[in-house]
Amino acid sequence: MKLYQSNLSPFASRCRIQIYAKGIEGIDMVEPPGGISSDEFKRINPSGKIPALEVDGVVLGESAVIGEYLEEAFPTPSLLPDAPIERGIARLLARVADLYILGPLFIMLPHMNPADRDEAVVEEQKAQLAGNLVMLERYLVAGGYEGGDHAVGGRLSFADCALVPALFVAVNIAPAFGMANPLAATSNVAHYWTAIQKDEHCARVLAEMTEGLKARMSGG
Ligand SMILES: N[C@@H](CCC(=O)N[C@@H](CS)C(=O)NCC(=O)O)C(=O)O
Repeated sequence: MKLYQSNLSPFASRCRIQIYAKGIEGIDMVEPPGGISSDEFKRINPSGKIPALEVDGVVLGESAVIGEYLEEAFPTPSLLPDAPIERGIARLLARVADLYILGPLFIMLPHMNPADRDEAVVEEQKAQLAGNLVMLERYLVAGGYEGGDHAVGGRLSFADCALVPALFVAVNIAPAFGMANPLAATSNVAHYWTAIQKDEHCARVLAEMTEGLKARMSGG
């Protein structure tokens, strides 16, 4: 198998947490040939996006789909909680991370440079992000989070795999837009963010994302 990915991509990082937690050996981790969105890479993954997982010549796109595939192909250890309702919560929290946390952040990203920033777009997305973090806080608590080390079910799950990279992007990128501590108004999310970093697989991927961010900041 081959995973087209980059260390900084939160969507690819979600897959790497799963791969490490499941102890899946022998996946080639490669940067997309020609770069993301290139014609060359679109011949491999038509969306041009990472991650993409090649399995016996067939390419799966979309991190959530890759995650479901990995869960079915490598069921042990399971990254789904035991109870069906907890599985629903894990999938819900992962979707919140993708759509409502990374969504506004990815719209803000092209406006990093204050010199040519569209302030109206940035302000709108900052407000969205702040509101969506409160939404995440409420879903987390309603899902039974009581200050533990994992989001749901008492062990690593789909929820953590998606939330950890999304929160990494939030805490590292939002300050450049004047949100010094984006988790300040959401104490449960803030507590979770500190606690989940003790998980060895999350910590490994966070270290890789940090390296990726350093390389990006120094022009890599
Ligand atoms: N919904 C996709 C999003 C993937 C995505 O947006 N990846 C970014 C890199 S972090 C990308 O490849 N962007 C290139 C583009 O949007 O053309 C998933 O979950 O895999």
